[in-house]
Amino acid sequence: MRSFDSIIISCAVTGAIHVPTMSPHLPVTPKEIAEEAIAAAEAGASIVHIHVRNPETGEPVTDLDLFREVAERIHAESDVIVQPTTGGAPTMAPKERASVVPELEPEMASCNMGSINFGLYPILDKYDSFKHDWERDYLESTRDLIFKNTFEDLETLLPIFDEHNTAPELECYDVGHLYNTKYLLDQGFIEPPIHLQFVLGIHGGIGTDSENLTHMVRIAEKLFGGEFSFSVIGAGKSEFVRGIQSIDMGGHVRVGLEDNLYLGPGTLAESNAELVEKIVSLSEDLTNRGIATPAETREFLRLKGRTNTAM
Ligand code: KMH
Ligand code: ZN
Repeated sequence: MRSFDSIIISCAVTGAIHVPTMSPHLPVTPKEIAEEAIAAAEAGASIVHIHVRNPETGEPVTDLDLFREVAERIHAESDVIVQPTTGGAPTMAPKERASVVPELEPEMASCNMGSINFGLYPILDKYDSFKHDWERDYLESTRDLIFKNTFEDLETLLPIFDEHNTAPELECYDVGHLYNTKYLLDQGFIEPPIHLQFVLGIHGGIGTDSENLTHMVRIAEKLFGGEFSFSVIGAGKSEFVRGIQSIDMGGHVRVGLEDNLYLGPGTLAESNAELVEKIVSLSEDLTNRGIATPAETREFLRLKGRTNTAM
């Protein structure tokens, strides 16, 4: 594993998993998303992971003008790394999700390394009514929905990342996705060193047990030796415990309202910055690693930096 004393904190500001009914604090408009991202960066995030939503309804969309507006607003105030999603929502087709890469040429974007039945429908059991009409159908549709990232999709998308010098953050939802990554690395679709994001706790992917993180790191070591770094998303209430485990193992961490809406049991986080502040404070108390600045993260991940006005 590549060693880096500092911790790379990513903040996933809004995502496409949670629906507006679940929290009044979920940012929806480009202005809200950008303000949340800037505050998260001030709290210690060196990467902000960005999805966009329909400003009126909060529905996940891939509108490039919205991505552009969010990025411009963030860049006007912050040098944080803006990492758009190419995962979009599980209901969207891979090419549509990835259009942000050729259009806005970000320095980094997420890239999902395998297909899963991305099941959001258990959320339905927790709410009697929904704020917007689309929410119930959206969640229900995931019962029988494959979030499609086939080898053909990846063999099409990864060359687009390469062409635009956009570093892929490799999202792995299960151990098999590490083997997919190894295959694509060996075939020349990905250049080492690689940055993995282990996603624990999506219904349809690997669970949030500590042993799973240990195992994924161990398998990554076997497959990639000294040529990888990793970060962890612990979905829901596992966000902080898996984050601290990752930091303790020499990895990095992602927090944010995309992955977890709660600051603690029964207490909604009122902002993304609160979640970043909490992981910073826990890591200060429990570990002896510092927090990476955007410049340090760019250097460690060998990012191209910002090369155009949009991203
Ligand atoms: N939604 C998360 C579980 C992406 O946007 O490309 C993982 C993610 C993927 O953030
Ligand atoms: Zn995402």
